[in-house]
Amino acid sequence: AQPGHQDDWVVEAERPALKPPAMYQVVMLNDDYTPMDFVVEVLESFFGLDREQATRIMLAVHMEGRAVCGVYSRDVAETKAAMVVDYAREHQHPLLCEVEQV
Ligand code: TYC
Repeated sequence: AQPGHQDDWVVEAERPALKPPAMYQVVMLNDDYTPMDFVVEVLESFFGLDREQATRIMLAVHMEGRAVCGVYSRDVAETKAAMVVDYAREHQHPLLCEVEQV
């Protein structure tokens, strides 16, 4: 029902009290220039991955063009993606991340 309609309270009562927040995945994109070591370091430091997981994701991006680095609430996903891109630019690498709703 729309706000202001008389049956609002019935609809509100049937709604779950807490709806889980929408989740967003940070997707890393391949390019021809960013060094593999740099990507692994980024995956370790920004996404809390160990060396083995980071290497696996880096290689997936390299081979397939893109891979998911992690899934977060919207704010966290946007912040991580922006931090990765800023960090890459500071080091003159063209590395890119995207955020998409799961
Ligand atoms: N394709 C890059 C290279 O050959 C490595 C790379 C991997 C770059 C993952 C970006 O997200 C990336 N040096």
